[in-house]
Amino acid sequence: MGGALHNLYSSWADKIKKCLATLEAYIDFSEDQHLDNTILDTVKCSVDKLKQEIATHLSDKRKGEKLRSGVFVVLVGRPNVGKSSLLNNLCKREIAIVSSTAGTTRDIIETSLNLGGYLVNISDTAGIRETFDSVEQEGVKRTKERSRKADILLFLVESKQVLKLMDSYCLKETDILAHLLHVELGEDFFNDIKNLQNSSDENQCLTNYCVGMNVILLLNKIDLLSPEEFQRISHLENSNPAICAISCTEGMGMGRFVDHFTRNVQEICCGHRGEEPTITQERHRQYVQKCYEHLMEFESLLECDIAIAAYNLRNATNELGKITGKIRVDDILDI
Ligand SMILES: Nc1nc2c(ncn2[C@@H]2O[C@H](COP(=O)(O)OP(=O)(O)OP(=O)(O)O)[C@@H](O)[C@H]2O)c(=O)[nH]1
Ligand SMILES: [Mg+2]
Repeated sequence: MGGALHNLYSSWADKIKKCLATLEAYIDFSEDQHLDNTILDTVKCSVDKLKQEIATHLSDKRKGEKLRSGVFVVLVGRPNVGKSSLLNNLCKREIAIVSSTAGTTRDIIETSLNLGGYLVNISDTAGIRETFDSVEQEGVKRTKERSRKADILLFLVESKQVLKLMDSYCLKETDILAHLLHVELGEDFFNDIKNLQNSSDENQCLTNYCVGMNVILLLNKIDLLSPEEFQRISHLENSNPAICAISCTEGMGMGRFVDHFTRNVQEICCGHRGEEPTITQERHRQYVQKCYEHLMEFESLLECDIAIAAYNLRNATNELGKITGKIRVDDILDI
């Protein structure tokens, strides 16, 4: 655990111990010395403030854990669009078999790579299509399951195919993403993504989903385009930051894509500079969560049973102590 995190948890534990010491003094002396009730209000107020701080800390989208265990990225798209070629390009070695036969990758291929200093766990998947082949069907099922767990989806489409679709359906640039996800990945997948957003406007929510850095749409094989087609694809690319035009075999557009991809990974791991330190281990999250629950219990019990409320404060510090290594709640008597 980093020093900043250790200091943060120690400072929380100190605050709780102070509240506990005050509360125990109140319990011991209030009857004889008619202590003022404002003491209780002060403790309540401090605990409430701390509780809010902990809640913010817990709602960190698991950034620290992502930093530690890696961001989960999945390559999806129809067969033959170049998913395995992109995996090999990113990893700079021939991990997946590439061939012009559609349906080459049938199972998930996983590997890790270092992207600008961040650990990325990337999965190449079987191309999504309707098929009667039972092995391929299983592959497509696995692709969809894996994609639902992704932090970032790299969604590949052939650029020529995109232009064809735009022409045949007279699609506007703003509608292309929704249409592609719908047509290329199928209704059920489309609905899953839609449900991740609580919006009734389909196209709008999908655009947000992509700009919200969860999907990067990759228009691949731009090396095969005529100059006019290339211009149209470039225009499309400029219309949405989540769209990147690339050629994984020729390397065109890869710099811009990798920069965008790296920024997304960085955002998932660290957020913006100057943010509070984030939880880096699941085990720590559980202790902080329990600490929070004890503080909630404290609040609900304070009015009816001060002694049990105090017991919850004691348990709250103990949970933090399990992380910082200081479980000596008896220190309280020294405060
Ligand atoms: N010209 C050109 N060909 C490409 C590009 N990317 C991939 N290819 C070719 O497209 C074919 C399919 O590539 P793969 O990487 O195997 O495609 P895939 O999406 O993994 O296909 P499946 O595993 O069947 O789902 C191969 O012949 C690649 O060489 C590209 O940018 N330009
Ligand atoms: Mg493949």
